Amino acid sequence: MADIPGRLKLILLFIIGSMLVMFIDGLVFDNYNSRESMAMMHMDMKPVIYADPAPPSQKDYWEKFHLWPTDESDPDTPLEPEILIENGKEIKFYRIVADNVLHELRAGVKRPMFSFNNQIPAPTLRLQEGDHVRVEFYNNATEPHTIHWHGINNIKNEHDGVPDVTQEPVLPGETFIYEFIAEPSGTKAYHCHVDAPHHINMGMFGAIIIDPKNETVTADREYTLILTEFDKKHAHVGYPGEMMPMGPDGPLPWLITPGRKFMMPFKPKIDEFLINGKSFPYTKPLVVKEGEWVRIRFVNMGSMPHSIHIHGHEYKVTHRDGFELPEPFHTDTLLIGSGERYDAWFEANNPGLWIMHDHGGLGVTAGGYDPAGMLAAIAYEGHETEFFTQFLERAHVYTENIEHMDDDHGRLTPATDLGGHGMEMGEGGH
Ligand SMILES: [Cu+2]
Repeated sequence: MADIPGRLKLILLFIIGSMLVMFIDGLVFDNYNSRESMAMMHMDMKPVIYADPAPPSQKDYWEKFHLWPTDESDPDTPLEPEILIENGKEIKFYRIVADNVLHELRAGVKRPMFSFNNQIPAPTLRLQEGDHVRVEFYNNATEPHTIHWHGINNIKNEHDGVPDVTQEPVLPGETFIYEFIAEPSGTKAYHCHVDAPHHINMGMFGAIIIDPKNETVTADREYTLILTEFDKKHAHVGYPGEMMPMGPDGPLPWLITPGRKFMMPFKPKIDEFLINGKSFPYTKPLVVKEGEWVRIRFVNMGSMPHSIHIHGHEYKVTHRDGFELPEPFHTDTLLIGSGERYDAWFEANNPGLWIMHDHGGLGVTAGGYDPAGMLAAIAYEGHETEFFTQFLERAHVYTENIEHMDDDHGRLTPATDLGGHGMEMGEGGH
């Protein structure tokens, strides 16, 4: 039939066209988390030897993981309050300052982020049930912020921290005083409630631990693990004093009219999954000794559920959202909804180098390489594997190179650009 060559032409045109589209897509769009483009990247990369900081030995890693660049934030080290006496009553007084900060997700991969007290996660507040707490909150950053006390119920409505519902957003340069009674007891949290999913993921989250008046159970060790996600590709903050709207597509006006503020919600494209603000292997290892009972306080401050599986052990779950369960239950995979907290214990009875991690899809344990993301090592003292030593070195070189790739393509805010500005807030400091 005479029309066959015409169809053949169409088919050929279609094939060539498809290949062209795939080629352009590969060049232009963010495919570097896929295995194919990872392979392309490796071909492009020249071997680079990074002398400083040297990849640590595993021994150093367990004992001094802070050798790897971090911003000194550890939710297991609580912030100490000032004690005020008013009318014969004791008040635990905290100063919390919102600031932009340059945060390192892993070696060499830094992003301008939001913080409380320049820490991601924010400092842990460790309280006794019934404590009277006062927080002086000062906004030294470039965006409006508030603090919501997540799980604290003995609090007046006007201190709940919801912008445009219980208070005006706290603008840069402004102060707001929060007060509450530390009740009920258990694992709680605090976070900014302005464009909440975005500002939390940008770094404004921390743990509150309220010890009950009559503690019935004690642990040999305790770890607080806060789960979040992050949009690495679109993270940016304004310069000091500049009222910068947030959004992936440029400066959308959140100042609708001069007199009236209105937040433009941000739709993130999540590409990092973090425990205490870090991606594996830069997450803090849970160092344990054989025979110990270890209490983990999981706090999911992310905007999606996370299913945390432990290898070689089982959890004994005693509390949800800080409330003691009528009966503890045993499980090895714990689904933690957004905003939920679980107290999960395990008995260190199986020596080795184990992991715990989110078992979900969507690249939760990848970040250009694998394993990465929402994963932490459980390291019995004295146990090492040569695989892991080699992996640490590869991960280090890889993350440094990711940053080079990003700079080359101009897709990301280069770490060096906003560094100084993000950290130094200039006038009006506190
Ligand atoms: Cu905020």
